[in-house]
Amino acid sequence: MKLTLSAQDCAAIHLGRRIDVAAGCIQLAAEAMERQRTASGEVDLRGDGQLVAMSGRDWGEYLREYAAEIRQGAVPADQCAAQLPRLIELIKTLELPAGASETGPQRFARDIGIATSHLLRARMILQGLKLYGKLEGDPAPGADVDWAISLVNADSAASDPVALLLNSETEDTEGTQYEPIEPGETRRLRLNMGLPASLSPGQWQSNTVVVSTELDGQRLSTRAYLNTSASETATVALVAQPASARDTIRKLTAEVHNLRRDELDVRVRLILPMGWTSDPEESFLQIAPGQTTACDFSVTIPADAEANEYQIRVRLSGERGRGAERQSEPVNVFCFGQPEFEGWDNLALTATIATDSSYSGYDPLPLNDGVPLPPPDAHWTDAAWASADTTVEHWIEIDLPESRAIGRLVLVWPFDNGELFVSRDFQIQVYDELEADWVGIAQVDANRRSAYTEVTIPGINAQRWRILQPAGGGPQQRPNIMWVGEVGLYAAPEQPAAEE
Ligand SMILES: [Ca+2]
Repeated sequence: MKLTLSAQDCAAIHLGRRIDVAAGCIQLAAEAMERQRTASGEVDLRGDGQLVAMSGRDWGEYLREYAAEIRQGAVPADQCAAQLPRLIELIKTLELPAGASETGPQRFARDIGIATSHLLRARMILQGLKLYGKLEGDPAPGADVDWAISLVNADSAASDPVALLLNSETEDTEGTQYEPIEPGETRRLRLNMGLPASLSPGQWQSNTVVVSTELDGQRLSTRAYLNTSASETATVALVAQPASARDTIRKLTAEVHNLRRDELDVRVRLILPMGWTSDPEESFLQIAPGQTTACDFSVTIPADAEANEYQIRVRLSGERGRGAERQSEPVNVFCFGQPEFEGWDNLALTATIATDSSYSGYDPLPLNDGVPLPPPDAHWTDAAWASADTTVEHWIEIDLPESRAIGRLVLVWPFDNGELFVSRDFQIQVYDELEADWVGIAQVDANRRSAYTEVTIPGINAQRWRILQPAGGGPQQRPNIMWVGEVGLYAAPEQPAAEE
């Protein structure tokens, strides 16, 4: 017999006096017996000492009539509950006739097993024992939850001994203490279960509870499967409000959606890089079923934070210490830091800039307009230059008014929709007038994602400079474009005069 308590947070299985259900069980037992119509045995059917020959077919007929009598009320439930254990024992004495086929014994054992288990179920139903299960706690993966089990003896007269065995795969209850549940009594038990953290939402863990009763030396057992579905109690998303990479205070909004059918109390905190702070430090939300509640955080980036891309997540945890923690997907926060090159004299500001191509709507003007980080509301065509989206080399040529020794080159990358677009591979070249060709002087491969890239050059003197991106060397998200917000060329520090 199988009872499944699988509803997410509350389930009840009634083993109470459902006459029609009990009669249906007996009918199913009759069908199983009819399949073994040639099996036979002599049994004391009425308990009066008279042996009666009963074949499988006879048992089928007998049980069908019995089911009909129960339905009609001709046999009272109490009387039927008392009789069924005896019928089960009699059925077990049935034998298979000689000359059965090879698979006969197997099918015989199966059908007898089916018949007796249906009769056991009918007996439990008629006996007035009810099992209720209610899941307490948030059944999130990794959570600790309790099943609150109630066993109710709804019987008016008979006390019903009961044993409850958790996670028992057998019904071997040898040595089990049977405790009577008095008529009308409710026995409450709490079964603690830890859900594996590896459980995905929607998957479930099954725990078996065997409920056994023993009456007059007869033991009857039934199983309940406590199926605990791992659920997502809530979903959480983190949204960053538009900001420039230079802003040291960022506004982030956590949106928590309650998936439960009851109110959700959660603690909301941001997971921040070392040294970063948020105001408030944490929030407590009380969210109505099915609703979404947002809470805002102001994040302060420390003054000494390096230029980089930082990931911020929001973490939810149960306010009362129950339920597993969960985290949002990260949002990327870009920080421009305090670039060392700022305040230097960018020689590219006076240069003539040319590019291989421009993406529709773009032109090279933003490349040396002296604005490395445009304000968040700047129009995209003013914020950066982008090449055509083609699988070819792309380049930016910087013609200085005169030949200069350059010590550093800086490329500031654009933001678009909160994302940074950083070329992964590029070469820095100078034009060799004698050879009438471009010569590579520095190479950047597998460039890390950062608000800008600074390349040190060993003081090379040249008038024409070029940044060449090989075909497909662009940003990870758009490998076939070259997308740059500002270029900077800075003079090499003056060499101390060579000693004569
Ligand atoms: Ca610019």
